[in-house]
Amino acid sequence: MKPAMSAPYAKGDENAGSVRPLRTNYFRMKQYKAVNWNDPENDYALLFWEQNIKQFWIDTEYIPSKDIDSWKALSPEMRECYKKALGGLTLLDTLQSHTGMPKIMDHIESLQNKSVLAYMCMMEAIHAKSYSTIFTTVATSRDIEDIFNWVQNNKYLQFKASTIDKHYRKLAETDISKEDLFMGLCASVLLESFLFYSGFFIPLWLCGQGHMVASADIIKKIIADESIHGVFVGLLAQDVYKKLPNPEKSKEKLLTLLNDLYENELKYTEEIYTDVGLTAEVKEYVRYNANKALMNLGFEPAFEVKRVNPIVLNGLNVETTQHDFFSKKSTNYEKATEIVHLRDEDFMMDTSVAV
Ligand code: MN3
Ligand code: MN3
Repeated sequence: MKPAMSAPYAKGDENAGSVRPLRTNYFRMKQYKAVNWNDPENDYALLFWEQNIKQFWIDTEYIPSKDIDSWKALSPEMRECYKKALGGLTLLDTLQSHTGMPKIMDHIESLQNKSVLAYMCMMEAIHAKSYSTIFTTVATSRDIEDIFNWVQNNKYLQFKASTIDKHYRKLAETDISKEDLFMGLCASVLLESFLFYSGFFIPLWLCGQGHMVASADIIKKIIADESIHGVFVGLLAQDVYKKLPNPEKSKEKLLTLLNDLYENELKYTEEIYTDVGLTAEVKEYVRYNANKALMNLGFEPAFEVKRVNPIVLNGLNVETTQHDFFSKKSTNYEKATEIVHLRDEDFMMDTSVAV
């Protein structure tokens, strides 16, 4: 019988029948390190790791089908707004899971920090899937197809994704500047702590009035995760900021990016919220969260915020907490260590930032 492949060694070859000898110079190889959790690399990686693990959840633990009657009771305009909001959120979580987290991870030296990012990356995939879990119980297949087509064709959503993605793509290079890394981390924090909230508004607003409550349980889990993601990546950004050759110039770049995204966010808000009459309130909430993103990056708030809808704030956390996690303008890691003394609930979006 003929062999399927030609034999690796010719007849009479002294190596025939043995393994081909390796000719590698073992001493010239890149050195790979194993992550050693018994030797802390900083004072926050383990804390964030543990907090992430405590918050673990999967979409299928929740039963959004309980919302079917509530869904039917909503006006057609409200249903449209809700579907678009969740469609937009799906796009952001997809981008964060498939591009943002993996690209950032490549440029973070601490192996423990990388592990935290890897865990967050996995959660982003769960977030992205969970909106589909809500859609499948409240929308028809045709509706769902329409939502995803809308996401792909909505210029404001596409602008958000491409603006953030441009910064992530720079991280695809091996050799990048400190400023590129800083801007990539900033893009991530803006996505986590700012861009999500025009979408989160409507499920929180409805839930605060007893509508779509089961689905809101999922949304609240996502928000709790995004809160710690924004703080953690914010700390990484602050660390890079300290080493920038021209920090003022880089900060200007960040503020320009924030402003471009903010202008776009106002238009996006008008597009999805005008028919339900909530535009002004959502814009206020958008500014409130833009400030929060800046604080996560160690900067002062930039927007004046008068009054955020209390239904939305209370929808997140019924217990008003005295620990004001987000108002701690973490400018260094010493401040971050204060988190150790806080409770799990503090990782929920707080309700008491002075605005
Ligand atoms: Mn997410
Ligand atoms: Mn996230």
